[in-house]
Amino acid sequence: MCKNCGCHGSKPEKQILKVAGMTCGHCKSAVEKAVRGLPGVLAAEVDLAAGSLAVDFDSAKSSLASIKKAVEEAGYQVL
Ligand SMILES: [Cu+2]
Repeated sequence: MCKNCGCHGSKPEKQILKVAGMTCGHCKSAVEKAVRGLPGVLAAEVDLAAGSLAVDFDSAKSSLASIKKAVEEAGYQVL
């Protein structure tokens, strides 16, 4: 249920995760690709310099736990 207008869906959530082990452009795209493939994820953007991942997701379809799992399955560690 939408809290804002009562139509459908839920408000997208934005989270910033710290991810260890990302060192180059390949790491960046591997993490982004893994997270973007999840249902309900609207956007995923890695900031290599900061070692962080910004993710916008629909909390009705995806959870932070499943996002963390996808990052870990791609070979990186969520701090
Ligand atoms: Cu790399």
